[in-house]
Amino acid sequence: MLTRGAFIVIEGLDRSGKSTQAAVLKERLAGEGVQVELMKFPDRTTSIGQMIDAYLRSSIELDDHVVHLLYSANRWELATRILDLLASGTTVVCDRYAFSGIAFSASKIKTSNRVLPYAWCRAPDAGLPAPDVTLFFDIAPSAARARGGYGEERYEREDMQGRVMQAYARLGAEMEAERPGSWVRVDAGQSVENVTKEVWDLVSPLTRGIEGEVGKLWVGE
Ligand code: DGP
Repeated sequence: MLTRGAFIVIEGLDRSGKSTQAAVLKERLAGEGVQVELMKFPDRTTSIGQMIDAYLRSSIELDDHVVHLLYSANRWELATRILDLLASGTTVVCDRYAFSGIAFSASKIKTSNRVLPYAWCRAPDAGLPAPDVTLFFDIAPSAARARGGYGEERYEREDMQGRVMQAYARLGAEMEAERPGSWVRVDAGQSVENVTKEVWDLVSPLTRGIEGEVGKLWVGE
């Protein structure tokens, strides 16, 4: 049977170490001779991504619904590329994906009310390629903040990150109910070296090639 590349997503709070570990993982896989591509969402290089970037840096204001749909559109505009890479046997390591979309958007509040309902946030991402595994980098919002750098972009506030954490817990439980083994917690509070080792132990068995089609997110409900 033909095998395809693995689709590996890393999710978690801001400052949980996702980007560092995604880059290390990519290098290690490449060093082991695995064909691998690193992707990141939002991908700020596309025209849609540039609007998201301007919004995150607060240089433009956009309605919350519009921003949410732009993030989703940014994933959809790259979905075919993900599928093509996987079909060609390339492993895709992705720093953030649809789970960030839902967790961050559904956590926005105005005058203590949620702005966007969870189900509304999830709908536009239904049908996107489903990761074979999502590594959830688990770290307390206070520990993430202590790493420094919070405060430069829109969502980097501890109360927001606390709500984001709760949304991730819901997403993780739903993913595990639908596809057991597809959402794996990584203790992101450990040293960089230990996180690297844990990630490697989880990911390396997948990169020998996966049998079967790429799944689709949230289409069976
Ligand atoms: P990053 O480039 O990984 O630092 O992400 C930028 C910020 O955008 C971060 O605070 C998380 C947030 N974010 C990432 N993806 C989405 C998304 O799809 N929707 C929303 N609302 N926020 C997102």
